[in-house]
Amino acid sequence: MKTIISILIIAIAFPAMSQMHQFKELPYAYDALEPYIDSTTMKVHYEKHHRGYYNKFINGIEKHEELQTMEMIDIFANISKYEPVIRNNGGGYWNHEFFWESMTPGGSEIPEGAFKDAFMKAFKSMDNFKKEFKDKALTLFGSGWVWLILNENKELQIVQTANQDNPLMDVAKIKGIPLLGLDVWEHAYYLKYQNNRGTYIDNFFNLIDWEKVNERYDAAIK
Ligand code: MN3
Repeated sequence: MKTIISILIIAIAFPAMSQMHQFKELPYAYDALEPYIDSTTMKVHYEKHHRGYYNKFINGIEKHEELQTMEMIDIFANISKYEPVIRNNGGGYWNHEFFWESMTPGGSEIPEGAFKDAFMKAFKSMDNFKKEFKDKALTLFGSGWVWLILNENKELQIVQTANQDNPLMDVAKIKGIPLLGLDVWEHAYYLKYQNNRGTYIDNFFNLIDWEKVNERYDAAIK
């Protein structure tokens, strides 16, 4: 009871805490993904780029009251109705949070179960998956993202999106539920890797939190 009263008091005293769109804390320290992602890149990427998208998104929805209490997934489903500032910064805000949570220090293994079975059916082996994912990331021209999604036929598929778009958006060429995402904007790797996007991608494979991807799959397949 005491806890409930405390929560109520906090919610009344700090209404901002109950807002739908929050800028979440990074799930690990800036240097936690070293040596694959260096702490300077992590800090600038999170504090400047990610927060910049978030702030601009919050400003952008000021005149759209309905978006202030809407889940991002529902905003993305009708993103073409809104001006580009919502699409670009809403995407930038959500995609980065999703990206941080796709990684964990040291990575993790795919647990036995439905996701692993679907993964092996789609890609035959982890090496094949890496090859295809890397190829999609290398051939993405300009700035964008590469995703592993559960597509509308409930199949696993690797897709690209440009800029800060994602496969949840009604404008996406191939739509689906994202399970894993990689930021291939230069700002994600340039400080450490310069123009060497391939090594950045290879090193990303050491950080993937497959347990998290597995969790997302279980939620998406229902
Ligand atoms: Mn980025």
